[in-house]
Amino acid sequence: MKEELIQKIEQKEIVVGVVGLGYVGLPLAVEKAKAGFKTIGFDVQEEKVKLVNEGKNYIADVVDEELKELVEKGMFKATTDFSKIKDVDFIAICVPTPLDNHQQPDISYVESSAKSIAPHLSKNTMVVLESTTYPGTTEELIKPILENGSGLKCGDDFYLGFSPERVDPGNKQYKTKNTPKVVGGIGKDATEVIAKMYRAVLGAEVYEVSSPAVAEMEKILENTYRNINIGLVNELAILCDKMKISLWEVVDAAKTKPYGFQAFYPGPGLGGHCIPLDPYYLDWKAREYGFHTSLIQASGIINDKMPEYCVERVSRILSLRSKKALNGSKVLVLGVAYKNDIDDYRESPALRVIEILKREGAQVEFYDPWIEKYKYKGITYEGLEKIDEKIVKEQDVVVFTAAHSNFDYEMISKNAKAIFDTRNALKNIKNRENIELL
Ligand code: SAJ
Repeated sequence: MKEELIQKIEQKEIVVGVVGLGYVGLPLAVEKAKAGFKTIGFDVQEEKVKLVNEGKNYIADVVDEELKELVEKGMFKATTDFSKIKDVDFIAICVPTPLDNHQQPDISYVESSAKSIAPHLSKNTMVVLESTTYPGTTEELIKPILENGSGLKCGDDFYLGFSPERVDPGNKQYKTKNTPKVVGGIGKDATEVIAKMYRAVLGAEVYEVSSPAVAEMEKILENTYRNINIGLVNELAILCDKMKISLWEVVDAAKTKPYGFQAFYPGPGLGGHCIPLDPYYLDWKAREYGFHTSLIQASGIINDKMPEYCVERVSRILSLRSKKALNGSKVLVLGVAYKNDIDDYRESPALRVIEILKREGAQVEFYDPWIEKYKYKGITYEGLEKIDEKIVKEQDVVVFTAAHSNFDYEMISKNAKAIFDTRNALKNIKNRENIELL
C-alpha cells in the first residue's frame, strides 16, 4: 500500500476527496486541485454543491476565478453522493465541531461523515480528520467507525491520521497554502505517506508528530492559548477601568518587549467558531481522566461575562454623561461581525451585546457594512442600510463592537454625543472628549 500510494502521489494520480465545503474544506479542495490532483468535494448541503459545480465561490478566502477555472477544467467538482468515495484515494474530513447549548462538544458532524465514508472506503486510501476536536477522536471514534463500516483494517488497508486546519479567516498573509501543517498518523507509515500528500500540495512546512492525539492536542493548545490570553486582558480591562489606567496603552507598552510577550487586546467577548469553543473540547475530555482544566473554565467565565460588562459600561456612560437611563435610550451598535473586516457573525459577542441592550429597554439599531441582517436565537435582526450624520446625531450613545476599516470614523466621532469603543476603533481620532474605551 505504502509504495503504491507514494508513487500515485508523485504521479499526481491521487484522487482527492474533501468532506465539508466550508471555510476550511473549500480552500483546501481548491489548493489540492490547483496542485494537479483531481478533487471531489462532498457536502450534505445541495446549495453548496450546486454553487461549486457552477464555478461560483462563496468563501471570502478563495479566489473566485481560480475556483471557476478548476471546475471548468474538470479538476474540481462537488457532490452529495458519498458513494463516489470509492473513487477517492485521499479523504480530508473538514466538517464543523461546534458546542451544544450546554457548551458540550457536538461531534455529530464528524461521526456522520465517517459513517457516510465507511461503506464506500476502498483499499489503499488515506483518511485525514482536519476538524478541531478533543485528543483521542481519531483513534477512539473514527477508526472503529471506518473499520466496522468498511471491513478494512486501519494500517493494513487504509491509513488514518489527524491534521489540524489552521485557517485565520480574513488573514491576508497566511492562507491554506503557506501555513505550516502538522500531521499525526496511526503508525509511522501513515504519518509519512499523509505528510507526503500534504507536501505535494502545500508550499509550507509539513511537521510530523508521533500520533493523531499529539496533533489533536497541539491544535487545542494553539486555540486555548488565545482564549486564555484574551481572558487575561479582558479581566485586566475591567480592573484597569476601576484604576483609571488605559489597558490599551499598557499592552502597547508591553509589546515593546521583543521576546516572551504577544499582544492581546480586550474586546466585547470571544467570537468565531474556534477560540470560544475549542478549549471546551479539551475540558470535556479531561473529565474522563478525573481532571478539570481550571484555567479554561476561569477564562470562559471572564470572556462570557464581557457582553454584560459592556452593557454596564454603556449604562454608566448614559447616566454620568447624559443623566439618562439605558431604558428608552437610543443606542447604535457598529460592527456585528466577530472580528474586523469579515462578514461572519458566528458566536459574535456583538449579538449578545445587542440582545442585552434590548432586554434592558434600549432602542437599539445596528450597522455593519459586511452584514445586512443576522439571525440569533430564532430572531432575525435587520441592520441599517447605511449611517449618516443625522442618524449618528440622533443616538444617545454609539457602541463600536468591531473596528471595520470602512467605517467613517471622522464623521462618527464628530457627530456622536457619546461613544463606547470596545475595539479601540477610534485610536486615530484626536478629539476624544466623547469617547470612552473598554
Ligand atoms: N480577540 C480579542 N482580542 C484579541 C484577539 C482576538 O478579543 O487580542 C477576539 C476576536 O475579536 C474574535 C475572537 O477573539 O472575536 C477570535 O479571534 P481570532 O483572531 O483568533 O480569530 P479566528 O477565530 O477567526 O481565527 C482563529 C485563528 N486566529 C489566529 O491565529 C490569529 C487561529 O486561532 C485558528 O487558526 C483559527 O481560529 C481556527 O480555525 O482554529
